[in-house]
Amino acid sequence: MQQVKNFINGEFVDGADGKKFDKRSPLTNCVIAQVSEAGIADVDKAVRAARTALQGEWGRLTTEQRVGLLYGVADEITRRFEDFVEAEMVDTGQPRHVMTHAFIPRGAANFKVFADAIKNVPSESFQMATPDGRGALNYAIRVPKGVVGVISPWNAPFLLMTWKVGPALACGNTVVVKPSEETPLTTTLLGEVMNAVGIPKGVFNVIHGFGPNSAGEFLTQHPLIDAITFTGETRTGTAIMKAAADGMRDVSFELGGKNAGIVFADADFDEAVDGIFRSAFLNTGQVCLGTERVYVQRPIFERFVAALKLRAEAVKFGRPDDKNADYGPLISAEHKQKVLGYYAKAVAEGATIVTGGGVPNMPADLADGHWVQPTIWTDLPETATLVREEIFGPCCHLRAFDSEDEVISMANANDYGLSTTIWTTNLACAHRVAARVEVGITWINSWFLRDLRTAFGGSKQSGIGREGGVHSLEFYTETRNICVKL
Ligand code: NAD
Ligand code: 6OD
Repeated sequence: MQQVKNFINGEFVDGADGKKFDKRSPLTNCVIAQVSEAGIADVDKAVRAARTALQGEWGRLTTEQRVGLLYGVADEITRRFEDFVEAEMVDTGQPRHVMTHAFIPRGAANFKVFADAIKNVPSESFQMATPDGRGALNYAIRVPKGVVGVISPWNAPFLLMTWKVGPALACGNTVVVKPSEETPLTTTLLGEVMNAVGIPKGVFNVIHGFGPNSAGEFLTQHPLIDAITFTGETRTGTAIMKAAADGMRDVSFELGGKNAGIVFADADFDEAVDGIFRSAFLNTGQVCLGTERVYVQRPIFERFVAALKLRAEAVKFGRPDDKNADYGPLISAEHKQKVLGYYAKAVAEGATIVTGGGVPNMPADLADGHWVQPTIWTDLPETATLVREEIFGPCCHLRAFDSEDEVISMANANDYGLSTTIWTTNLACAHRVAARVEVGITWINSWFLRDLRTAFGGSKQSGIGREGGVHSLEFYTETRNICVKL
């Protein structure tokens, strides 16, 4: 049985009290690894190691030296690409192509891109007049925030964790990372990479465990943590924000979504079907940017529903390495229960089930895995639970609309505000709608296309702050002004 340890001050260690928890395969529900749970003393050790590293060799490196080390991290991830792909497939059960095309290369890019960004960050200076005529010069320096607590989710574990660790280290911080209890493997593997390329001890630390009354909470409550960057559910963000208030720690939050897809009648039909299909079902619907509410203009509504149904019914489930399978299971038994609970609620609320609504028949060796059918509903009112709450499964509700104003008002009538995807050949209409939807990210005739230099984050209950490019550099550094009398 694989043993997964914490990574503290450059060493792989068990928790001081020897506690372990099981990691189960999403494919079979069998226990595949035992993970050391970090207790309060282990978290303290990790945070103190990170603080010591900040004041040691790491803190004295020039930007060029730091950038060189981070290029090394990106290169080593690429060299060990297959190990990362394998570990992420084991953790999530998702297909190989999702790992090789998106999640793992993006992890390496997160180190390279932010290393480049920090080299090119502009500095500011202002000359001012003084009453004696001599004047004064103000100039700003950027310093790292300090020790950053990174808390990440399970749905794209390596991509989402490195998306925060890459810029945090590029800016000269040190980190203590608490990956999701569901997906501990790739974050742990990154510890090996850090040692192999010579990142000083204590710069990157990993503690395993759960949220409340476990490693996650111990980390957010630790007084020596200077900032917290978190991706996960909105209600977890609320709890973390309360912890961060003690000690006035800065937070960056990327939270849940209930994203709208808007398809106008003049859209390229096949492209729109394909785009909405991918955005609703990729990663078995476990994507924060996924589309769970689809609004289709009335003239093409029936045809669109029929086309999406065909695509959903062609989905093949299987193991990550099965070349005939394009979809994996949900992450856990608990999440499967949650998603199936919503499927039952849809029936209770009077939805028409276009397809799905249950669990697929799987071969005996996969029968205990966390499989659910891709599901499409119509005919629910906008007030229905299914249309308001994030499900985070392979499903969407479709509704017809008539006018631009009507669809904007339905898209905005939700507590979340993460992303929208708009499908139309009328670019003037696309720009008008994009400017009025209350979200952080809008795609026009595309989905999940993202340059790492662009701003990423949610409006309303989907987040606080922006990361990406210069926005990450803003969050992971503090600007200090120095005023010199001339
Ligand atoms: P989650 O909030 O349950 O857990 C995320 C992390 O927080 C885990 O590591 C967990 O152990 C930890 N945690 C839980 N409670 C905590 C507490 N009280 N204190 C400290 N840490 C705590 O989220 P999840 O189920 O892992 O991920 C799915 C959610 O993440 C969905 O809502 C999804 O929309 C969201 N998400 C958002 C983005 C984005 O960029 N906006 C990206 C991916 C996922
Ligand atoms: O594109 C990214 O960098 C990003 N943060 C993607 C988020 C995916 C959510 O599931």
